Amino acid sequence: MTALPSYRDLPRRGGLPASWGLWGPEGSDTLGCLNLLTPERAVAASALVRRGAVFALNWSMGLPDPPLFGRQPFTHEVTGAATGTSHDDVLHGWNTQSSSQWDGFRHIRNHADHGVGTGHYGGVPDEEHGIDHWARRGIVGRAVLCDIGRWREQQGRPLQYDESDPIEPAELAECLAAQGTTLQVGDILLMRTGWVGWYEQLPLDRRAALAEPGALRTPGLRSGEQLAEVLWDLHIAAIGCDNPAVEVWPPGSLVDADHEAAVRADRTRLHEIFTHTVLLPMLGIPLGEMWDLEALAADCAADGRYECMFTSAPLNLPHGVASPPNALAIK
Ligand code: UVW
Repeated sequence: MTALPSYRDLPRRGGLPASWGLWGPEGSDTLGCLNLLTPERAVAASALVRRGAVFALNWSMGLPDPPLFGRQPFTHEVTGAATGTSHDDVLHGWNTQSSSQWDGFRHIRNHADHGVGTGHYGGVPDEEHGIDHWARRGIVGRAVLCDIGRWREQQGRPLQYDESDPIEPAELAECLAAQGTTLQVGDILLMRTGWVGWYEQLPLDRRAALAEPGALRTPGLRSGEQLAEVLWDLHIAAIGCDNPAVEVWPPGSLVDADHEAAVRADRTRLHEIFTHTVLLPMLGIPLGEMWDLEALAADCAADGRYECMFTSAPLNLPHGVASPPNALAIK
């Protein structure tokens, strides 16, 4: 493929733009926009390594504590006697999305097919769309940090970390321009809000309160079709963020009650308040959440270079829905 179509020119499935079919015949593709990570782009990304500074982007597996969205905490058993020769780890009840994660394509479906068929996954059945395909491919390319949190502070309108504070999709381009950074086709976009750093300074009772059903409110990209259009038209391979849902949370918090009720009554419109339903199953854009971008962001602010080599090795979990990113940014 030479040129990617714009969002408005994408073929439509169930009335919504979808990218499946751009990457291969119906029923053949499980990588979506990760197809943009060509060997040539990996070679070019390697040239961005100048100092050998490595930033590991997985947050502690034990954070947030308690996990959000009703996900249960895991328990960590270390097998073997304390005086024995060997130990193993056993994780009981571990949810692959309880901390830093890639949302795989199985995480969210789109209901524009009214519950029948698998067309919105390009003809690949849901259970065959596992994150193991990403794991076997590996994710390597150029990443660009878009430090929205720092930029909004400089603007004198800092993000409100305990509110559904919207980041307008157009602010991505404004922030990148202010940083003097440009995106290229096939980049991994890293969006830092500062949420992880904010969370880490919260006392335990505030952390527990955030995990209560219905309590969580976080800043994020404003949900809606404009978000899908902006992210697609950047022609990125993936987006990795440090907030819990990439988008603002909770869904519906930025629209009036009538609008939200109408959308919830017609699940084919869910993307208007929860754009995951287009980004993952229709556009094939991998979404990263709760990544620890703090040290990388501090380094980028210090040297003014917001681009780096990026690697990620998701779990090779057959039929897996999600995975820790196991991502490194290297400068
Ligand atoms: C939910 O599925 C609730 O969110 P996320 O995609 O952020 O894991």
